[in-house]
Amino acid sequence: MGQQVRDGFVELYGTEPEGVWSAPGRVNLIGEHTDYNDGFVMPFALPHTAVAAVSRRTDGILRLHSADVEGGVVELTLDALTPESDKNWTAYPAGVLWALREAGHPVTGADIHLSSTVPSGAGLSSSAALEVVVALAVNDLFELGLQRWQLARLCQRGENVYVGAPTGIMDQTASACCEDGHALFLDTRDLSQKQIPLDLAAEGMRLLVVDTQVKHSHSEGEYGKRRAGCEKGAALLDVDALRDVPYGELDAALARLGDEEEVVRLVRHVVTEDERVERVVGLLESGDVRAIGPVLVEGHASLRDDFRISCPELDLVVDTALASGALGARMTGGGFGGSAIVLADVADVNTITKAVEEAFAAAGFTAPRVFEAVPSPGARRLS
Ligand code: GAF
Repeated sequence: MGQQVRDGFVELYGTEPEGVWSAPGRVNLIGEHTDYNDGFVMPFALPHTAVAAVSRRTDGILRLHSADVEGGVVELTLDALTPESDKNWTAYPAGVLWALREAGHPVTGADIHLSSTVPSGAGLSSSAALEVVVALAVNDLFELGLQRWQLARLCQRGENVYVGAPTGIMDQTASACCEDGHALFLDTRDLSQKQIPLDLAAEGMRLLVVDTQVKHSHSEGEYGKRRAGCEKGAALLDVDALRDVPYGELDAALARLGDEEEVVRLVRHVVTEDERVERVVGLLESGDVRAIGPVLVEGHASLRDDFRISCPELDLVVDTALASGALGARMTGGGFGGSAIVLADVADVNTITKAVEEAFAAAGFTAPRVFEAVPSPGARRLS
């Protein structure tokens, strides 16, 4: 896709771009809604990427164009960028330049042409891919010298403040820092990382992503409500973040919350989910990949019953896949739609896929999109 995006840039702006970069979407293996609680996550990069051809400008103008969206070039003045003023896709790349400049980096403008194969609204981080590809390009072109984790933090700031979506740090870090063939075990408190080799094919297994086609958006209220509920839990328990509630002391902590029924559920999800991430890391490191299946299923139950962010389509994927021989399955990403993941033996993949498709048709749901996810490279310069 790099050449196509380069050609698109030339056609639009009449000159060659200074370079072309790509940044992937991600799928999260385990560790959901833990990132804004300073907890653990384990995403890996998808082969689906956002690709950007970019050149510098010196006149304070940002020109943006996407091959995937109807409409012409959008021209913005950097000095005039105002948080929460843009409800279009352009808010994501513009938010990155806003955040870089707010942090004092000398970014004087850019011409950008983008195209992405990351499905949007599918819980696979299409927005983070857009942000990270722009951040990496600008970092290289303006020689800012920022490290990957710093770029991820700035992208998150753009999304939180400029776009106005209260998301955590997982997606941007995944897009910026994942490595080919590995899942990323990330401590979202200090962004310390460990690359965990993940070669499911060598074990005779596959990880499927089932995009339910139910679209979601994080700037809508439910994500923020869960986040606020978790922060209330931390305050009531007198800790900085729910990450600080030890798994072994969970029952005592929940007892302290008394009749705060909703907060009890949220806290229980976050504390048990952190423990599940650590368990999955242990299993992968000891070579027992198959044994992560039941942990994924526990994670889904916790998101459905305690965090209450699943939906009938996601539950149907998980239930049907498990009934058709999957080793594990769970919703992935922010919830309220988007995608589920299914871990299966190669021999069962076709049966499971067919069963899920048939179950969706029988329920009158839009047909899901099913594809295999293989841990792929993180953000990089293509040319
Ligand atoms: C979305 C957010 F952007 C992430 O920060 C994370 O909270 C995730 O939902 C849930 O784990 O992808």
